[in-house]
Amino acid sequence: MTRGKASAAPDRLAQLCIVRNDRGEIIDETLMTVFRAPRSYTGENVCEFAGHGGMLVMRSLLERALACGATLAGPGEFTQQAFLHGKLDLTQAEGVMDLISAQTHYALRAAHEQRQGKLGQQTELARDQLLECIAHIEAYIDFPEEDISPEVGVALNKKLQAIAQKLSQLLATADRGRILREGIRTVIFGAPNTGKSSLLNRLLGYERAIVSQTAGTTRDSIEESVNVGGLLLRLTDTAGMRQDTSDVIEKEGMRRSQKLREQADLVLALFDANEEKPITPPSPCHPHQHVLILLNKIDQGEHPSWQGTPALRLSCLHGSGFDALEDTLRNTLMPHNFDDGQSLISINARHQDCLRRAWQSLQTAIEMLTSGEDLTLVSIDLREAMDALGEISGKIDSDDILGVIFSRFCIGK
Ligand SMILES: Nc1nc2c(ncn2[C@@H]2O[C@H](COP(=O)(O)OP(=O)(O)OP(=O)(O)O)[C@@H](O)[C@H]2O)c(=O)[nH]1
Ligand SMILES: [Mg+2]
Repeated sequence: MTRGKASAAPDRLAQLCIVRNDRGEIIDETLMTVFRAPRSYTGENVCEFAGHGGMLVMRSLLERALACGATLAGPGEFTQQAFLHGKLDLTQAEGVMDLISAQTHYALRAAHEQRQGKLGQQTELARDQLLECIAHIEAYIDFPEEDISPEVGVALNKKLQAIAQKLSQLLATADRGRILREGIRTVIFGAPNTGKSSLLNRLLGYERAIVSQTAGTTRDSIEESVNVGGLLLRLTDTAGMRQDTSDVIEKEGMRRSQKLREQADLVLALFDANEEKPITPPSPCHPHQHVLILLNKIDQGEHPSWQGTPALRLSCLHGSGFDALEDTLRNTLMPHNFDDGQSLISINARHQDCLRRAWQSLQTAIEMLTSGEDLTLVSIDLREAMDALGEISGKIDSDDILGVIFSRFCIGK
């Protein structure tokens, strides 16, 4: 393809390279850069061509490469090769994926930290510390005539407790991880005509949903994603809830609204500030659900029954109260201040599964050690904990896990 130019090219220096087809006709004048192993992204010998762009030119270059013996990369194949050649651990490879799909600056920061290896370093450190404890315990197994002295027992217990605490701290970042990666399932809920669709439009910054003074305008749920103050909200506008309708379509809309409300992470419960406060305020449907009460149409005044009620007062018509809404959302969903450079490392569902297993095995080992059980059994559980931690960084891997992770990447990454 390069008529020998690639083999002779200096390392990591862009060079002009004219690529021709098998009849000697020019396809493109490209810039070619050779990265020799192991100093490349994948850790293999890599040759990159930068062409002029355009569908036909690029396709012809690709066809030429394939004709010369290259094969097409599958999804995530470059990153997978980088992992297999030890350039990245598995958490870093996942960090690359998070980076590509990040939609808020917090998500981007978290992805960068993970790609730099900060999560993998923490789990590997815990794994090393576990290994030390195991070595200590197994030394006693080899000399059964010696018992662990009380002092040594206490010291070991302390070390294991400290590791368990570290795992708990990482496990506690799971909710944040889901919020950063997937966004917050947010439902705008309330009676008809309270301004739910107006709120959706205001947050999106354009007229997505139909707004009208006719109660029952929105009948089906409308979902859109929006970045509010660095948080990704997966917003759903729903059909207004009322008792006195015989309309079959509206009833179905209300059933869907109710279902979405039950599953949401965040409910924006919207009320018309000019109407009387309901006797029972809305409450969360599950322990992890947040409910924010919003009093809309505040531009028209406030019914006396709301006096003293902690709620956000806003006007979707005029746009007032939205800065306070943004602050409240951030304080509710990201209670720590992450703008001062604090780590945003947050685990994903796979890490959570491994950490839970590691934590559980560790707890069992600690209990057995405390109650003076056979040290061989203690050691088995500690090894299980270690293996579960090893799965996080990919030290202990299985082809199934790799297949699942890299198939989510796009081609070319
Ligand atoms: N004065 C005033 N009117 C508003 C405000 N927000 C919405 N409205 C008006 O209230 C009416 C209903 O607004 P929508 O956004 O359609 O209300 P909704 O809750 O989506 O209604 P349904 O879809 O029927 O359940 C419209 O005429 C809006 O212009 C506000 O802050 N102040
Ligand atoms: Mg509506």
